[in-house]
Amino acid sequence: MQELWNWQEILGQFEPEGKIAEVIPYGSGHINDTFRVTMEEKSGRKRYILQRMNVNIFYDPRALMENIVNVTSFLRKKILERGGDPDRETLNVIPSRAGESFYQDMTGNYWRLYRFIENATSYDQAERPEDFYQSALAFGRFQQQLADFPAGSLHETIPDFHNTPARLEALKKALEEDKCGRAAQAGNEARFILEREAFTHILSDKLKCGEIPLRVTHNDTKLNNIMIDNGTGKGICVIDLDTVMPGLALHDYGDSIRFGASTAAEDETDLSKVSCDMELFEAYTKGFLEGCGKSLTTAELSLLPVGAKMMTLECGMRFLTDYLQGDTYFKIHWEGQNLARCRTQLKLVQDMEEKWEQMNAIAAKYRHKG
Ligand code: ADP
Ligand code: GN1
Ligand code: MG
Repeated sequence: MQELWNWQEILGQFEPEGKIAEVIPYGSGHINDTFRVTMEEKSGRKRYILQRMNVNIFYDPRALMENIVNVTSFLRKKILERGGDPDRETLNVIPSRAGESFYQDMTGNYWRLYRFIENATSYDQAERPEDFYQSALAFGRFQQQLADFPAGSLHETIPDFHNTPARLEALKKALEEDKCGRAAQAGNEARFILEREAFTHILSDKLKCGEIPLRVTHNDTKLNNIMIDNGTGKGICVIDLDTVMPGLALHDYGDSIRFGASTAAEDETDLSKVSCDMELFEAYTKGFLEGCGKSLTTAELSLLPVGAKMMTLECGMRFLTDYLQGDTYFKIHWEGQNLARCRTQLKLVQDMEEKWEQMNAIAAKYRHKG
């Protein structure tokens, strides 16, 4: 597909001067089309991340880029104040020649260019609890650093992104419509989710009645949305800032657990391999609470396992909804992949329910040290 694009034309719209040495598809994100670009510049070879933004999902790419520019400028100042390296510790948007943070091509594609974060890796699975702990520290700090960011200036890039009851309603509608005739294949999964309807309301109800606060959160805290330094092993940069919006700390915590504490890949078809690893759960809990400092409230701290289960169940619903609607949201590489992804999430939910007491005991152990 990428052969369709004229890299010279696209990259020529951005500031780096030089000859294109290589452009290759890159990473395993489900949303944007990502490419790693190598340029021969006067000062030597330089790499960049070029992305075609997914405008089917992000209807207002200009507003989205405004969020990213504002958040990264805000973080940049803080990184400089503490003597860090803002070229590596936050995303750096390379402006277009027209002075914009993106380039819109003739056919309506929106492109953006980031500085490539060198000597760092984004992992699809936690290879060692230590890496997962480091990612937790970094996500926790990210949230803490944004505690005084003016939340009112953020555009809501995807409305109701983590509104779990609304996600359930969307699933019910997709089941009813059954556009692709796939609902019969997902009867057990649909039943499993619907049996947990009451649970889906817990966090949204607590937010509504003011028991837990709205904060500026990342909202997509997958392990592969963080760069781990190859030398120090530390989580140096939080990436994929498309969904930085007001949200719940418990969503950021929970989304990391659902992805990174799983013993198997998100699309594993052998469900006997899928469980929530308590060692990884503990490593993340410890790191996230350390990273957040003392900022989380008692109510939030008591709900950490609920956050983990909520995000896992919600993601299962989202994968199933997309499967039923014909795979229009999450990229798939094989037929049935979204149903397989849904099944791993539901297996994780079931496993968490079995380990519920253990999860609460682990969370309790660290919340006193937050
Ligand atoms: P998506 O929204 O599709 O998940 P991401 O922004 O997460 O897209 O990018 C996909 C992958 O590209 C990331 O998981 C990471 O591996 C890589 N990546 C993104 N930005 C950078 C960057 N600035 N430097 C190095 N790698 C990056
Ligand atoms: C998407 O963009 P990526 O791959 O980091 C999705 C998340 C899901 C995740 C499931 C904007 O994350 O919400 O939890 O897939 N991002 C968006 O793997 O919908
Ligand atoms: Mg991503």
